[in-house]
This record gives sequence, structure tokens and C-alpha cells, in this order.
Amino acid sequence: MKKKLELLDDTICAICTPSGVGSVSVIRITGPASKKIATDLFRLQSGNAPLEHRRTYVGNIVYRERVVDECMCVFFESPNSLTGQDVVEFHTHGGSIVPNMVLKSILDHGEARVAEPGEFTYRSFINGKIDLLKAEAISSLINSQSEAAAACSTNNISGAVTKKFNNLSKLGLNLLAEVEARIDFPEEELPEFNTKMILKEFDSLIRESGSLLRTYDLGKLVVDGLRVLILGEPNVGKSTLLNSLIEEEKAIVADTPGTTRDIVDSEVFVNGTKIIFSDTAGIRVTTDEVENIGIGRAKDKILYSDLVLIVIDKNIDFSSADKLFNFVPREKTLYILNKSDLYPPDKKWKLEKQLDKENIDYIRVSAKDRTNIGLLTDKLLGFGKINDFLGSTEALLTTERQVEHLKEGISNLKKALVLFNESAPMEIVSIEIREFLNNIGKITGDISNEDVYDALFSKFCIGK
Ligand SMILES: Nc1nc2c(ncn2[C@@H]2O[C@H](COP(=O)(O)OP(=O)(O)OP(=O)(O)O)[C@@H](O)[C@H]2O)c(=O)[nH]1
Ligand SMILES: [Mg+2]
Repeated sequence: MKKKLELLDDTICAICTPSGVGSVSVIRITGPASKKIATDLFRLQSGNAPLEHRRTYVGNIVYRERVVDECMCVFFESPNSLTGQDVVEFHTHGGSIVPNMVLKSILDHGEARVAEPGEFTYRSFINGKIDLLKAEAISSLINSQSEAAAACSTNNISGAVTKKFNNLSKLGLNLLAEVEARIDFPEEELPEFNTKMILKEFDSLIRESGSLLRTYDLGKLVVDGLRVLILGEPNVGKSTLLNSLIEEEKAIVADTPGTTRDIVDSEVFVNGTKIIFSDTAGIRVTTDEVENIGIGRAKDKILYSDLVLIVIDKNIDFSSADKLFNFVPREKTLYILNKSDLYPPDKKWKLEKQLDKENIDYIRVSAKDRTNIGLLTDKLLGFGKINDFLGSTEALLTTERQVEHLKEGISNLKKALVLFNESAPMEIVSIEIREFLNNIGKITGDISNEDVYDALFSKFCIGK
């Protein structure tokens, strides 16, 4: 999107609702000519009158002396509007013909052009109606795929995460003021330097920044969904488990070891949360070229998974299972003891005893009979506290952009603290604290960054 500031002075329009058959469509105009366009094209049923701020009117859009549609018109006067500029919305009948004819009428009027993706939101941002975090949250909300992801975006649209960053800025500014006072004034004009207090301020700023950074672990799970990889030796019932978990016969199940060759991904929504399961080729030593490629892919996928279910179907030794799957990080592992229907229910397996001893989490299931599948799903949702999120108003970081700047900011603070402890000149300490504040400013959008705007606003749909 070309977002040169001078472009903000023109008038843009777009159909905001998705294409297809529907009862209502919304066509939005913003910019200095909005009111004139509406006055020229829209004929009120009650006789023409000047459009007033925040009022809704019923009338006809008339183009070349022909009624295009009977519709509603809403007017918002600058600066009290979505974009900070005059905004007009026509709520017309839906479908593919009427909204496009209304758009054509507006364009033929000659004072507006079609908006680029995200241009309405960009104008909101530039005119100070929203900060960058809110723009990101709006984009996430529109694109959210689960109830939990939408709830997270709604919290952030309400300013939950902005508040957290504003608090960090406030603490950072207090610290900077203390430090810079030592640069601007001679020692004798200031009260005694309270080293203890400064160290406390450093400590609380680093702590608060760190705890905000850690919210990304949950934010990522909530927005992207929980990625669960199903691994195991051939024939242990991985594909049967996938089918049971997603309640669909998606993966081929057969008694022949080596049935699954490639990764089979499936998305499900459980309690408002997205879970992506990936069934994989059974891990074994084989000369089959295709199977080996599948095994390689399964191993590579571990890096991109939040949890790995290692499926086992027999009374094998824990040490041999552990050895076979030692490439899976322990903290991501949950052992699935499958085919429980083949074993006496009241007896502990040898493997279970070993896992208990090693304090390793496991669950006994029968993928075929669906025994304990609900329990397994609950266990998955408990991972990373994802199940506690719905209904909470917690602020979570949700983008790599926020994380990268915050990490850089924390590193600036840590450098400043080392310099302070080494009694370095205050000028140098203050440079690092200023850098911390710059990084926070980049996150909220107080410090401009055209490349970020391009990346963010072009992700929006036209009309948003
Ligand atoms: N009794 C019993 N049999 C099961 C269970 N789960 C799977 N099986 C059987 O085990 C065999 C292999 O099942 P799959 O799901 O294809 O196993 P897999 O691990 O995907 O096998 P590969 O794709 O070859 O690696 C089939 O005959 C299934 O019916 C279970 O819980 N109980
Ligand atoms: Mg399989």
C-alpha cells in the first residue's frame, strides 16, 4: 500500500462486506469529499436535509437520474469517526449487483478512489484513533479461527496489552529521569544519589518486561492453535488415534506396518480452541526410500510442534522407547499407551511403572474403542494453561513483531544495569534506557516504522 501522508487528504471508498449473496452490504467512504458525495447521490425520503453527525437516514441512491437502491445512510463527522475524517456508510441491499453499482456511482461522481487493503484502519492509526497494537488486534480478530483467538483479540482491542506497554514506558521514563538528572545537573544541586532505589526500579522494569514477554507462549497457542504431533513405531495405532481425536475416518488404518507415509494434518476445535493434529509415518529403520522421507519429515516437524504424543502399544521397556525417541524434547512429550483394550484394565503395565518412577506423564487409551480419548483431549487443553484462557481478560502478546522489540528492549535494560553497576558515565547508561523506550515506542507505533505499517495494513481486506 502506498501510504504517503499526502494521500490521506483524498477520499476513498470500498465495499466493506464480503462478496456473495447476503441481505445487506456496507459501502464506506472516508475523506474530505465524503459528505459532498453523499449529499449529491443520496435523496432522503423525507426531503433533502443536511447530513448530521451520527444520524442514520433512509433514502435512495440516485445515479444518472435512476434509483440504484433504497438504503440507509449513516454519517460521522470528523474528527469523531472511525478514521478521524468524515465517514459515510451506505447500508444497501446485498448480492453482487447493487453494492457494485453503488460503488460505481460513487467513483463516477469523480471525487473518490477505491481504498487499498487496510486503508481505513491505516487512517485511524495515523489520525491517532487507534495505536499499532489495536490495529494488530483488529487484524487478528478478523482473521481469528477460534473462539479463544477472538477473545484474545477482543481483550487487546479493549486496550489490555496497550496498558501493559504504557506501564513499561512510564516505569522506563521514571528511571530515565533519575539517571538523566545526573547528567544535566551538577552533583551538589541534587539530593543524594539513591543507588538502592535505582536498582529497585531496574529490577521491577526488567521483571515486568519479562513477564509480559512470557505471555507470548500462551498468546501463540491461543491464536495459532495447539500443534500436536503423533509419533510412534509402525502399527502402534497412530492413525487410529488421529481418527478418534478428530472423530473422522481421515487417515488410512491398516494392519500392515508402514501404512502412513506422509504427514496427515487435521484441525479440530475443542472448547473454542484450535488443535492441529499431525499423524506421521511410523519410526523404524527401513530401506524403503519413500518411507524414509516420511520418517525424516516426521522428525523435522517436532520443531514446529507444541506437543509430541509418543504412541506405544506394547509392554516395552521404557529405556528402549526413550532411546528410540530421544530426539524428542522431554518437555514436549506425552506418552500414549495405546490398545489398552488388549490388556487387563486393573493391572499396571511394566512401562507404566517405569514412567511413574521417572515422573513422566502418560495416559492409557484405546484408540479403537475411544477409551480415555476425552481425558486425553482435556490433558491437551491443559497444556500451557490454554483451557483457562477463555473468559479471562488477560493481555497476551500475539505477534513476533511485539516479541522481537520487547526482547531487544529487555536486552537494552540489562546492558544499562550492567553499566550502572560498573559506575559507567550516566550518559552511556541513559542511551540504553532510551533505546528500551524506543523499542516500546516501536511496538505501540509511537515511533514510526513505515515497513511495519506496510506489512501490517496490507494484510487487511479492502474496506477495513
Ligand atoms: N485392539 C486395538 N487395536 C488397535 C488400536 N488402535 C489401532 N489398532 C489396530 O492396529 C493396527 C494399526 O493401526 P494404525 O492406526 O494403522 O497404526 P499406525 O501406527 O498408524 O501404523 P503405520 O501408519 O503403519 O505407522 C490396525 O489394525 C488397528 O485397527 C486399539 O486401540 N486397540
Ligand atoms: Mg498410520
